[in-house]
Amino acid sequence: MKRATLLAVTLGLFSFTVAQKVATPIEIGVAVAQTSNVALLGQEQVIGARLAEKFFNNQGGINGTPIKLVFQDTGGDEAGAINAFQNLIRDGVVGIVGPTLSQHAFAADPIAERAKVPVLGPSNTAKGIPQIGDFIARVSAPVAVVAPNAVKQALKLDPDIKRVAVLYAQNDAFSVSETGTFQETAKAQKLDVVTVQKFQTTDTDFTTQVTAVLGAKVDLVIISGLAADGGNLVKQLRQLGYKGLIIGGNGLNTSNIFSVCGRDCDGILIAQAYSPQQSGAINQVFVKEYRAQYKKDPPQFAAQAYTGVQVFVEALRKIDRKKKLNTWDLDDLRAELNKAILVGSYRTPLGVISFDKEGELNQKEFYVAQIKMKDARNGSFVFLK
Ligand code: VAL
Repeated sequence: MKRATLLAVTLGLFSFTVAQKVATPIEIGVAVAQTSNVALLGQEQVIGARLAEKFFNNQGGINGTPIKLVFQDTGGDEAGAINAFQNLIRDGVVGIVGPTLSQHAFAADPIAERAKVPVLGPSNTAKGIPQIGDFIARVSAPVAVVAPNAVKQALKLDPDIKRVAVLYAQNDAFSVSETGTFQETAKAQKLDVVTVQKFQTTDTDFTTQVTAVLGAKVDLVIISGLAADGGNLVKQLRQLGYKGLIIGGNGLNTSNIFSVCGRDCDGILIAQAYSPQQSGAINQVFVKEYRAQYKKDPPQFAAQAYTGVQVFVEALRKIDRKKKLNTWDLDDLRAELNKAILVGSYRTPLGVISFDKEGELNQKEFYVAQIKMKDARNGSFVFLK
């Protein structure tokens, strides 16, 4: 027997080791935020992952063997994410889709890296995620390729924009990374970044920042934060009288902000790594299923989580064709799976994707949407590009 996951079992004076086998059905871990404010994003990921589980199992799973998603709630902090990863690894999943936030990925991914368990980040867009380790890849395009699209779109809508205010959550790794990209893009587009304001993702009162923005007389506000804080910031900007365009970053990319900023969400521009209009066959199936259940178009976070599950499934099918999954030792399978993920190319709801050798995503299609509110609670993302 090859050396596999070695579980040291100690019985009195005797100690021996057992190789951990691959479970049937094939278990894939999903560690995203199902509670806390981060669940405003994580809820959509749970839905996307579940739709993928159903779709691929209907197709026969891994060449006849079903998959089973094992969910672990990360909650809203690093400790929760680490705990979720540890539980999934111990329980023997072949790989993990997660966590929701880059802030959590920088804490939890090293645990998977040390255990040699492949991770697909479904939404981690900060710079440096795939570089955490050999077992870490992502299906979420990084801020550097996503965020600039929103600034370019804002300039198309209003070529006279000159003065820009930038705000970001300084306690969140993704927000810090994204604001860097936004500020570089603004300068490259010859815009003047006249004020940079910081806040915390836990803040609810933004009077200080909004007062500074209003005083700076800007034509564009760019926000990098998460859903609850970002939504509140937009609301307070509007209530205190800001009339210009607002760009929201990836952390505001959910209809769950509608209940936070209500009518004041209207007009926010947000870059998208997914469009329901993407023409690939699998996306059309995904959109149809999603609409049937939720009576609206699927959002980016659901599509990316779906894609994470899909990549695991397709890589596992390839391995299984050469050597049945239930004949592998778990450690060996995890290592083989990591290799298979990186060499493949996948037709997903995000379009055709692949990875570079570090695990960074290659994706071609990006979009920008603008929020259109119908009333205080209902609205939609209108795709502009
Ligand atoms: N993309 C962000 C991150 O990497 C959030 C919005 C999920 O943390």
